[in-house]
Amino acid sequence: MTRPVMSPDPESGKNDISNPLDNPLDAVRVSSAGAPLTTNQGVRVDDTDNSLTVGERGPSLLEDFHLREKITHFDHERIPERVVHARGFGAHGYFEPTVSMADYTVADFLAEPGRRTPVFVRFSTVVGSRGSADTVRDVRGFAVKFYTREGNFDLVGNNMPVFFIQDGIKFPDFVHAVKPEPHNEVPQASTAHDTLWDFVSLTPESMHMMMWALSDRAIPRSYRMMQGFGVHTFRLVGPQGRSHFVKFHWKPVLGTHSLVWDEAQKLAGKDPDFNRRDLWEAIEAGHPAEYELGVQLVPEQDASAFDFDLLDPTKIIPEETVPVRTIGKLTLNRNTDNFFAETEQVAFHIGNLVRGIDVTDDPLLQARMFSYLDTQLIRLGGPNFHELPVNRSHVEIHNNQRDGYGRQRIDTGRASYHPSSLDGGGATPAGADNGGYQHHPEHLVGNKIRKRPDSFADHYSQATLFWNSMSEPERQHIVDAAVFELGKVATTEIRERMVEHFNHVDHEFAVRVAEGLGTPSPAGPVRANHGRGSPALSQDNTAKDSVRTRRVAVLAADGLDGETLTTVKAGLTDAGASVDVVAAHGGAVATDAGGQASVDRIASTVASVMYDAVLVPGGEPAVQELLGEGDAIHFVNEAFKHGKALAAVGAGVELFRRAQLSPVRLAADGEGLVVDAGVVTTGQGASVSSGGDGRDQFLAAFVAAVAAHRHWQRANVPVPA
Ligand code: HDE
Repeated sequence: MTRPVMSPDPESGKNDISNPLDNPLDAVRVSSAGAPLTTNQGVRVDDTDNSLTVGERGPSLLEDFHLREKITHFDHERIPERVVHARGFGAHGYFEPTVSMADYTVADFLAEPGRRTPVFVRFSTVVGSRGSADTVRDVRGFAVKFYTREGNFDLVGNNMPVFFIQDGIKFPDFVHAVKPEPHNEVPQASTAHDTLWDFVSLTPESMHMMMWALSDRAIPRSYRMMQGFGVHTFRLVGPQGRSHFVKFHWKPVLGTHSLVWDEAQKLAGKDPDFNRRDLWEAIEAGHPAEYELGVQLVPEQDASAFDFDLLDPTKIIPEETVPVRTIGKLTLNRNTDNFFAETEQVAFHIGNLVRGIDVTDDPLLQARMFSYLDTQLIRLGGPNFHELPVNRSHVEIHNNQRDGYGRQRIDTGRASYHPSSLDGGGATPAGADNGGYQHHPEHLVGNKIRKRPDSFADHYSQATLFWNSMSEPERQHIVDAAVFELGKVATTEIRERMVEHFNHVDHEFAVRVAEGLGTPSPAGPVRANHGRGSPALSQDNTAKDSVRTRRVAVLAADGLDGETLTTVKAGLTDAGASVDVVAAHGGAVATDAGGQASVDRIASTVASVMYDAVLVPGGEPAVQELLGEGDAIHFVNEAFKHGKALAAVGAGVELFRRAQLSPVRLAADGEGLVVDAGVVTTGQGASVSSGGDGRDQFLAAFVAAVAAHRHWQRANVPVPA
């Protein structure tokens, strides 16, 4: 086995050979802290700031090997970004089964409750290039590499359970259409342009996926609050070769939550790293990202029991038809040491399968079986990318593959072929009974043809199912998104074709979009809406019971009510939220009782879109100062517009009035707790800081309002933000 090393001993400058560790990454992690600077050949460098020149002002010399090595390495630092999913962010963790799946699969890592398998996960957007913003409207990748005791298993999924196309041969067409247009490379990381919608309008099979892409799912609040799906139907193969079809689901423990489109666009400018920063900071703060792994199992013989084809990746199995059984938990609890070495160099492949898990004949999946290995050859420069630390299997590799660019390990012996009688016969196949991977012996007969099956022909019923399952605010968001996207499409015929497709999904939906676009409304429905829904599809029905890792901004100025701040901050922090005191200047603000409260963020460096909730603690002088700051009023307006929880105490309520929130009921002077549409207020003189019931009730009401995530009841209250 290769024994990668290298932690330099600062004393001797020599490399100390450490023991190979379980995790190959641990063995190659290098700290240069305090070490003498060397060239790549290990020669100590005397000076790295001045080139070797003839005299102080003369030309540089070619013989300056240190200069040449330093610049040459720099010149070659970039590798091609991923052709799709270029923008991503990764973290380490582990997977733990909660039940044994030994009856259904011989996969070792699913057999024993509690047995941990290390994982690396990379989340991504699809369309944008490496430096694009996190919060664009897009599908999110959710790729998991399990380093199991029987080799690496990659579950390369997305945060939406279906896909745009049914057959992988169309993938290059789809990706060319969705990427920036080729003549001017505009727009970056956006689906709102002619070529994408032209393709979609001519590709009805994408209609179900487009409903997801137009919905709130396309703008997740956090990678930690987003579902993941294997998308395709896979196979679990159990003892005696018994096979079940399976759909994989990741369900975030914190629930599935989204941003608002206006917020997402503003974040793309104010904090383009919003999603990666969120994951990084949560893990650093000791809040791991957690997801349950669920499976929908369909016995082989029931494969044709549905009104769609299990092999069609544009279809879901509604959870109400086949329940999702929870079988394990994924915990991401360690950030990377080095973005490039880990997140950029990780190479996922849908064909990285382990015993007990197999693919099906889904034609999208079949094409992916080719693409992932192929793309790494150019992206990572040759066939040895499996030797990169993040890609290494945690079990030993033995085979007769040799050589190639960047080969790291030194294979000893003479025989690099099979069969051989030298070197003890070399590595020999294990056979099925000794842990060898066996493909499921599916019985197949057929003619060689290019033809989509009739069972793949219904492109609208599940798009309708999705529409039917949405709450009214979710539907409005879909309509708004469609108007936004198609509003940016210049070609009238494309808009009209899309309205026609929407009319196949649901008549009312098509009419609402047509109204927004100002295109002719379809005269009547072309298909009767089947009326079926799946409550599990609505984010209205997700977990809303926790404020863990939610971010609350406290608007502060000199003279603020310090006791309220202390009390509410402690309550929120105890519940797992993080609280930032935001003020016009850094340092500290004076409290009304003569104390000080330290400022966490200077107002000009943040915006309400970076927070889940806002608190204005009161204290007359502080509120007077805030009332004079347009930015403070805007902060409140914007948070209100985005449906976030807001709370104010005493004089602070005046800021809400000035921010024109009064269509919502606010506490009058002397009035106790008032809660309306996620706005929690307590009037002047009814302080929450003196302890007792008032305080507990205020805190409980605010915590509940933050946990609810968003308050759509106020969607129609016009606020200037
Ligand atoms: Fe991918 N996809 N894909 N894809 N995909 C890639 O592989 C491809 C598809 C997904 O974080 C590429 O290493 C084809 C579905 C994720 O590194 C490439 C088809 C789903 C990631 C590729 C699909 C995905 C990729 C680009 C249609 C959800 C990011 C770089 C047949 C189930 C992985 C790379 C990471 C990346 C090809 C469709 C998910 C080119 C040909 C469906 C999460 O190989």
